[in-house]
Amino acid sequence: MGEHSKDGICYHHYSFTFDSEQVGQRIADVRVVLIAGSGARALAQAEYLAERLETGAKRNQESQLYELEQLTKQTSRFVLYKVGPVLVGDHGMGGASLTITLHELFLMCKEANILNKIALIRFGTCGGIGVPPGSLCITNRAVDPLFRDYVELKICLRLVRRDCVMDQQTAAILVKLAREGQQQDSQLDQYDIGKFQVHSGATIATNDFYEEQARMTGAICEHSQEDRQNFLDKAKSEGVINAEMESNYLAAMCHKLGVSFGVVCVTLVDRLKDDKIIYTSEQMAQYQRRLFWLNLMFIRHKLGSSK
Ligand code: R2B
Ligand code: URA
Repeated sequence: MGEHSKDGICYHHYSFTFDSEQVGQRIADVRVVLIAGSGARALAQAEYLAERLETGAKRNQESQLYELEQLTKQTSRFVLYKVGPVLVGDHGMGGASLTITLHELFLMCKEANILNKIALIRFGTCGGIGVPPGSLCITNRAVDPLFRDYVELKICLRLVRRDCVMDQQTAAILVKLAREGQQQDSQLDQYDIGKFQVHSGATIATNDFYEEQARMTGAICEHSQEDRQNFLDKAKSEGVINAEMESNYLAAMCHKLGVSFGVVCVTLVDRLKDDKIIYTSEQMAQYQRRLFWLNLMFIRHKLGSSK
């Protein structure tokens, strides 16, 4: 597994369907990078785009649909698809997996000289905090479960602190597009998208789905119902709208490298009401399409404004 370019750059977690020395030229036209937790969700997003994203991106202009290209082999640890100017990949679960993805994706972007041209969006699922299932949550602040705005890495015997600074501009664009879409009663995607709420606020990013998110349902639970409630009350008072597992490391890395980025998640449960996540496959498909749709709106906006 893994690929080395001629400069010795190692994309250890990607097995390309082409010679890795060509990665720079293969992705030079990319302007948006979308990453999701799972490879299946990344593929579904890529297929959604391949059915809708037109060359030229501007309305009234004669255009065709972009083709979906599979950039990674079946054996690759992380997947990568390309639909015209958009890369779609997966990042696994949690900060550890996400940072590996970002290191290697950003190395590819450096090879292609596009690091300062792209916007990267993580799209995924989350637990809402006072927010009902099916809502879109757009992160404008990323904190850890102690409500700290930084991450700490242990590098060569040193504790290195990196600030989790969100890209407020991209967050504001996502909120605006999501709210406009809500009001439009969009004809094309009305059935797919359905009615949903849009929230913008702080996100708690944890290293664990169970204990660090104050669930009482894991294999180990040493906290009380009262501890759980205190944590959620504190979260509400800090303006937190949701919990997931990647936004703090994403913010820290993108801010450090000056990459434009955003995080949009659909809620699967309101944690003020429940720990368990229960949904039908139809509901999940519909929730997921809300993310796919917003990403498409974002891509059209970005391509329209940068041309
Ligand atoms: C949301 O969902 C996953 C855990 O189920 C994790 O990747 C996240 O951030
Ligand atoms: N993902 C999370 O990290 N937490 C949830 O509650 C749901 C999805």
